[in-house]
Amino acid sequence: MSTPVRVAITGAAGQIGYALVFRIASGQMFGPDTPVHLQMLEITPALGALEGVAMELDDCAFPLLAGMTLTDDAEEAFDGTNVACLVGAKPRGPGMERADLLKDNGAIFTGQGRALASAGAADLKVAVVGNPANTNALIAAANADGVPTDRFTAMVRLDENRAKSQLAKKAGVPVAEVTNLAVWGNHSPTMVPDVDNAHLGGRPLPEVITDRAWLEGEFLTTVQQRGKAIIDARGSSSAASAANALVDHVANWCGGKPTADGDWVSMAVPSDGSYGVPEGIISGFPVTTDGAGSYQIVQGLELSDFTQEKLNATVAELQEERAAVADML
Ligand code: NAX
Repeated sequence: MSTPVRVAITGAAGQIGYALVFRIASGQMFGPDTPVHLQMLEITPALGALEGVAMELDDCAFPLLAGMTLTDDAEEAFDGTNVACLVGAKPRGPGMERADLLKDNGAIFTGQGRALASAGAADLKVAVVGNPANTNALIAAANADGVPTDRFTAMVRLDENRAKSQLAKKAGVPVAEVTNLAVWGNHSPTMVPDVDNAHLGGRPLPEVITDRAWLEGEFLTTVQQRGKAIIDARGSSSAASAANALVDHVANWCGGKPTADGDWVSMAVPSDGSYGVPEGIISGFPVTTDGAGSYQIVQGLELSDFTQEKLNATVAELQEERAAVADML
């Protein structure tokens, strides 16, 4: 058996945390031969619930679960961490302004960025789920002195998976036939699933789904509003599907599961200026990964006028978010 991967999970006793930790401990994030040590961070009042999660993890007798840390101290949680899944965040309360949400969460991610820099492993990689995910990742990166910025990513994979599933249903094909589907921009209702560069059964998607009005109308709205639809139906926000998307995100990035030849996946990563997305924000891009910790933004794609216009809007939103937290960067 190899050395365990030390995986930190913040908000581990929350909804997504509860759906996530069992998937990691069972080997779905890092593969069937890689043991894991779970380093679970919670706020003090949730430590009791976290204890319960740990008891259940024990009761699964997962052969790959090499150890667990339960703590309300970020430095302890990130001690030697190879991969940090930053899920815990303050939810938006009734009547709360977006700016307040940004500030409250900014305070969490400032501290966690510092703790990651001081305690994390040299190969530290960070995936942020807690909302506003892109900007939280930016704040953590800005406060993690000495850690290369490209190690900080945010999750837009749930949006990709949601989009793929809608497209497969529309075309009446298995979801695995939808490939090369990038989600650009912010993880928010402004995000943009790029159908023009997607493939369906190996063919350009627009040749197969020719109903442009549906692609630019109902499809887009369904994907953008899917989070709200889940809340309306379930009474709580997406949890299992969010955890699943994070497993996909990390597995492709550094869990031994590179993107398939010719395919790409969506990750929100620090912009290097590609496609005119300004540097200094973390935006969804199409990326290829090697499964061993590196990713590359896919170059040379052509965006339709429709997609470009939507990309401009989501980038403008990210810039506004950045401006709102400028004092934390
Ligand atoms: P929950 O409220 O169920 O769980 C969050 C957990 O985080 C709680 O147990 C809380 O005690 C803990 N927490 C809060 N502050 C913390 C801190 N400073 N350190 C450690 N733990 C802390 O929310 P859940 O449904 O699990 O969602 C978690 C986050 O994911 C939310 O911000 C949510 O908006 C976001 N989402 C992001 C998605 C994405 O695609 N990027 C999709 C799903 C989800 O909505």
